[in-house]
Amino acid sequence: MKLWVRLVAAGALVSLFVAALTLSGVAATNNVVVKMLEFKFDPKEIAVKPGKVVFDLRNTGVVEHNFVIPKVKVNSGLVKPGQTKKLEATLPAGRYELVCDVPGHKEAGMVGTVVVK
Ligand SMILES: [Cu+2]
Repeated sequence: MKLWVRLVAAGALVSLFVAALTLSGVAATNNVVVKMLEFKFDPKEIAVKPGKVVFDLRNTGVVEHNFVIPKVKVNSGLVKPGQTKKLEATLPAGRYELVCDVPGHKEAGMVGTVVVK
């Protein structure tokens, strides 16, 4: 009887351990800081792993910018100067063109690449 109780307790511990591992896996989400300013993304080439990605966008410039990946229809919407915005996306492996589609910004060089591998 006592052995049986111990086995159940051990099983519960194993379950807790697995739950903790699962939770730490969630915490290991691809999180990348991207600065937006006139007229560029910093870094210009952003490397992430496939799956769920959180782009931590920071507008360090003086006009509004956005973060758009046309191929997968990811669009942050406008981010005001001095503001930050978290943008979640699920990306398969590949290379994606990144642009700021505020009129004139792409033409001024506000482009980049998101490399997922
Ligand atoms: Cu811009």
